[in-house]
Amino acid sequence: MLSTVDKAARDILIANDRGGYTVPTAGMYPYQWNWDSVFVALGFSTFDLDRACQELETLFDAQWEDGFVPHIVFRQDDPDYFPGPSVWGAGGKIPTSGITQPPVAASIVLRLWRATSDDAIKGRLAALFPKILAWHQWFHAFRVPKDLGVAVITHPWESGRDNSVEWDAAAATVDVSRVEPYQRRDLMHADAAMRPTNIEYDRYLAMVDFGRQCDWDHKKIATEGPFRVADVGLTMILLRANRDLAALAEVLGEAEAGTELRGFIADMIGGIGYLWDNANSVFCSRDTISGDHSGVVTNASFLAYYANVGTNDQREKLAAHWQRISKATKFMFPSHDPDEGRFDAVRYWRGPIWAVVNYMLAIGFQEQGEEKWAQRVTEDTRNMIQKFGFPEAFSPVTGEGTGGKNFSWTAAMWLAWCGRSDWYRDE
Ligand code: 9WN
Repeated sequence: MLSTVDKAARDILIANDRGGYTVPTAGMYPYQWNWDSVFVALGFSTFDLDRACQELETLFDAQWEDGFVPHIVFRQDDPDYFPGPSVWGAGGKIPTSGITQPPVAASIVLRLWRATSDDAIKGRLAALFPKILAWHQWFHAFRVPKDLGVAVITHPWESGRDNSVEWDAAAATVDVSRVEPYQRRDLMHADAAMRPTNIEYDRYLAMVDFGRQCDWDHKKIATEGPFRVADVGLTMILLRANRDLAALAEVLGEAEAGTELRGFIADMIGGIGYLWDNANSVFCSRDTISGDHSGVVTNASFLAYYANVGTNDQREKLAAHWQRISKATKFMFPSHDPDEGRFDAVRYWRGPIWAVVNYMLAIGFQEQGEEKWAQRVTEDTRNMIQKFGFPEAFSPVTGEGTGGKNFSWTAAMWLAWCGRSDWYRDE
């Protein structure tokens, strides 16, 4: 028997299905987004494995020849969203954006693989393997400089944590003087107090402009672009995804790929120290142009557990931040440190809680022996959904929804994770 919340979650995925791909929410985000779709596939897998595979397949249909997988796939032009396909001027047969997003596909495909014994489904997941591998190879060719070993983003949207305080200093140096007048569309759908500011949007547009001007030459963007920040979130997620793809290579008998992936993993383990900020005792993002650490604690700092990195000493220091933050706010885990001046409980990635990040945190904590923390983020997310439904994100102060409503990935996280008491058995 389905509970009312289970049914509501399924209904959101079904209502946001546009025929083979799912929009994050109706109206505000009318296209296919990269990491949203992958989490959505996990949600669909709880009641429709065929549809779960299809979600991943349609995303990878938009993959570029060099392995790159875009952050948005535009199958039509929709006036509800800005910047749309004509602003990006990117993609091939299917128009896309020219930047990417955190590569969660390998980890979700591995989870789906382990959970099914259906040969046809396994065959479809195996067919995704070379595509995901090509994407990881793209990251390591263009975004993980061998001498750094960490993942560099060239636009805040690539982090998935768009307006995080982590980007403030680096983005402030971006020249916005040539940005043409434009009209934001997000504010038609969400309260301005919950969204990035206009100056942040000007900078986002200036960065898109740089990419379009060089015809999305990823080498040039990675070496000369105006914004080049080593992202702690994307680094932890890619490191984890490399490990999960190596596990998949093993079961598929892909020995050569396995060796290559182990090389990627070694590079990243070697590089992770670059993101440790001694002054603030935390893993955080770091501007590769100025060399400055962001110096702030975010939910992404704790993805160290998900990536299985950090010395005992670093883990102790992270634990001290956990203790402090869990006293400063009612719900865990806020996207920004509530004791830092720029914390804002409702403004997007400057405070609100995101179910998909909590999901990855719960996995990391569970695996690394911090069961109590895993339980806390799981129960908090469950309670907020039960009380406030399926918004884009949640206020860590009141638990109420922020941003858009009826969100696909929040529904997916309920179905595959926090709505289930036995979620960790599938991991
Ligand atoms: C830009 C779709 C996406 C998420 C991101 C989230 C937000 C887009 C925007 O929405 O970003 O990519 O226009 O605000 O920050 O993580 O993938 O849900």
